[in-house]
Amino acid sequence: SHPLLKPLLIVLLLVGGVMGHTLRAQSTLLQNAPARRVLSLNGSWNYIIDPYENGFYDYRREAFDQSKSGKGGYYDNAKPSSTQEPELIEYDFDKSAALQVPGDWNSQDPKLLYYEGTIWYKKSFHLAPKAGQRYFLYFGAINYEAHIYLNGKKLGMHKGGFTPIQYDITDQLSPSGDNFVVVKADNTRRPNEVPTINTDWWNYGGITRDVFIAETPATYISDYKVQLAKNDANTLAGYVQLSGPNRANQAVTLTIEEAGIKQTLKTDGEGRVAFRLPAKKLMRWSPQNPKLYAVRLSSGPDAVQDRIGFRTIQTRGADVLLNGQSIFMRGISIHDENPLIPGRARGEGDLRMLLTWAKELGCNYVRLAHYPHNEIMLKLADEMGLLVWAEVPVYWTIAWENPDTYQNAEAQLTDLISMGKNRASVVVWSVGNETPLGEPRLKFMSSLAQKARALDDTRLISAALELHRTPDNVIHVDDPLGEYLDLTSINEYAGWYWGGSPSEITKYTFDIKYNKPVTISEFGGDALAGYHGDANTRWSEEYQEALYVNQLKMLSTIKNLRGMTPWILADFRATRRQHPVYQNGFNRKGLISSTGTKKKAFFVLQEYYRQMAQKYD
Ligand code: GCB
Repeated sequence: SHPLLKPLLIVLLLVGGVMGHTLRAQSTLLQNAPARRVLSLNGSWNYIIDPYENGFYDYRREAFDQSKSGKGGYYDNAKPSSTQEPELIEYDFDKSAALQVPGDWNSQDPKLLYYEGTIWYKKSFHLAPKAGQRYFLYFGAINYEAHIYLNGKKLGMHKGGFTPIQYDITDQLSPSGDNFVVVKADNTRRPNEVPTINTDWWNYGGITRDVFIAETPATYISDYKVQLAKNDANTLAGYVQLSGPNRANQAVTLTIEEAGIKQTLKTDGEGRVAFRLPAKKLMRWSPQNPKLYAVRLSSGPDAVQDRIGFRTIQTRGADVLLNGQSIFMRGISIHDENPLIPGRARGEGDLRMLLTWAKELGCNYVRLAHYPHNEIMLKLADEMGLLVWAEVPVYWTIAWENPDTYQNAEAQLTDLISMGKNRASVVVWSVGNETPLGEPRLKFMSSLAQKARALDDTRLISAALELHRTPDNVIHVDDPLGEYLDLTSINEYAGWYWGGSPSEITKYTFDIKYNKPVTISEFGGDALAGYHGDANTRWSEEYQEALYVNQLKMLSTIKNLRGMTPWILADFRATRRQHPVYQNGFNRKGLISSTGTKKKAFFVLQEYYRQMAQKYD
């Protein structure tokens, strides 16, 4: 039996099998899958817009893929036969237009800008499977619900728009090498999903990240973690998991040649081996010196390479300690969007542009809001020396009492942690953003926090919390969720949503319940680049500039302040931002405009970060 079957069965039993395929795909993600790529399926995919889901349901609303034959849906990719009496086929992928993958559909076809519903994608490819090898079909992300078919057979269904999806397709590949994959991508918003129906970002649909086929030997390294042990810079700790028929009692070699580390380990009956090794000679990763080592894992015919940094992160009272040194987290919030397209960032170039802007601002830290970002982003942060806050889309009003909703959130968190656990840059797992107080929510979110800690005890756990005010101009931070978190992080919008004009906000003081490091996860205000006025003219660059000046004054009264990620690096598309002159479908809280120009407030924060770097670095 498959080595992951046992834990999987337990998980399936626990959730009563409600999510079936979803969990199957998510609990077995191949670690560092992009390093295994053999065939990229990026590029042109033919597409069919299907708002009535004709390709999925018959006229009695029965799903074709649930019928006896399993046939009849668009995933058949049917063609009229030339010999028999021609059947009626009312679609033709090959004669349909193409979308570029990776990429949201909204920014590629004007009639899709606001589209929410089903689009079918088809790609034909040639891959002749080699005997004895294993093949995985891998999608970086599909928003939101995806039904995936290979050569007309269903591989599974996956929910969650920002985490990878993977299927072992070894037995489904056609021996001739001619294959086709069909995806039904549906970005319909629904109340019980994660995120729910209301967000302040664009609901981009489609296959938004890389698609490829990864190849491994029959027995292969399916997972590994190679990091410093919790709060212990002298010990390298982690595990390796082999999967496949010969996983038990196998030798696995871990090599970090540059550091003179070469260790052979032996897997147990389940193909797993945990290790602890001395790590004295490893140089520490930090934003000032983002040192990465070539790490190689090999076992029998399989080998995988990674580039890994080593650092510790912990808190002590008010301090955040990186490699034992107190730091100030000079951050900025970022959406996974290229404002210049505008649309989802489509790959390394777009992502590098965003992080280069952050570096220019003087950052050593980024908040990747409000959902898991691309794995490439985490690797770039490793390479460029930026600490990362990574988050799941538990945002605003989630269905706190629905057990399926919880399982979904936990699955997304699990996949995020799986994807990011070897990245030195990632120092914070955030379990959500601006969620309303209440018992069911506390249970939901504290369970997520505990889950994150159980999966990874080497990083900090947080969430972006809310505050409340009293008439004496005191801002109180006492959300009970704070007990479960390592950082006290709040979103605070004095000078924009409340508190009067920017110059009035310095009257506020803070009363924060927890003696932990405080990192302000958001503050900010909109400005339309090029629109000028005085410091009281809303939407002007001068208003936003004054807001930043006074925010920084006000925040400096917080004794435990150890960082911030103001909202936000760049203007981004948001459906709820309706003002026809100043917003026009954009949230304008960017320090950089939707055409790439830096607003005045950019330079205020840049100067502040210069001073903080001098003080702490
Ligand atoms: C928030 C949210 C963020 C919004 C922002 C705003 O608190 O966390 O997603 O975009 O405020 O601009 O209102």
